[in-house]
Amino acid sequence: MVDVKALAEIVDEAARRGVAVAQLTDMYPALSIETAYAVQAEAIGRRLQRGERRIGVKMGLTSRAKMQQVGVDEVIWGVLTDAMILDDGESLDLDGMIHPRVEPEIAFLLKKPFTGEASAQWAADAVEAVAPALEIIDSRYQDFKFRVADVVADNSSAAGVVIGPWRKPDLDIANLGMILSFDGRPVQVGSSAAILGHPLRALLAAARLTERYGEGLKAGDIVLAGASTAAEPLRPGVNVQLQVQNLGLMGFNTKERK
Ligand code: OOG
Ligand code: MG
Repeated sequence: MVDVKALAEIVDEAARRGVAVAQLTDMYPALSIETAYAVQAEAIGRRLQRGERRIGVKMGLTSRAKMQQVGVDEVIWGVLTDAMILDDGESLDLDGMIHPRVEPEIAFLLKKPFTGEASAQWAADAVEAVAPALEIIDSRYQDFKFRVADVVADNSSAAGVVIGPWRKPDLDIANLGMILSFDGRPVQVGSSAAILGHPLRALLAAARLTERYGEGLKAGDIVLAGASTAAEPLRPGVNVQLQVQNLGLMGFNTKERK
């Protein structure tokens, strides 16, 4: 029998203290996806009890580049809370993180609740705004290594999110160039087309998977579509920028080492 509460405490404490832990599947090789999402929900419950507020969801492993980087080829999701938000242009303190990485994303803001099997038209109609976004991920597992059940239990490595300027979804987002730069030098270059062929497909996957393993998507939710390229390791004292074609430029700094 898997003790869901005990596993949630392990991943939540690892995140809170910034100390890596062994993969849960070392102890429970048969840990199922269903149980992993139950652990995730329990760990999010601990955050909510500490006063954090759910603000949406993040999709993960929606591009081949990401799947190949972590060796897991299943689309996953996690919960975003207000404590993870960093303002555009703000400074991020890497102290307290284990091995943070950053990745280029597209964010959706929903104006309608939205669950289960929906049409692409329904998904498009549910979108209030789109924005360029940077996700900060930090696996709580040693060496950033995990199997699918581990990463799901660990809230899909969610650690932070910076959202750029929102705009009306009246432009074609199927194939937008995306450039992630460190101190002005491109480190990852990709296209929004790498996200399941079209970022709206990530929104459809979010509706389907969050209904299957959670509460679905709500009006007002932010949904991150998943990175279009591999993630880039973060270090102190760097200026991180994302330029998304037609969506604009945004970014943040990492604090210098103390
Ligand atoms: C899992 C989270 C993946 C994305 O955008 O693909 C993710 C990980 O890479 O640790 O957030
Ligand atoms: Mg991501």
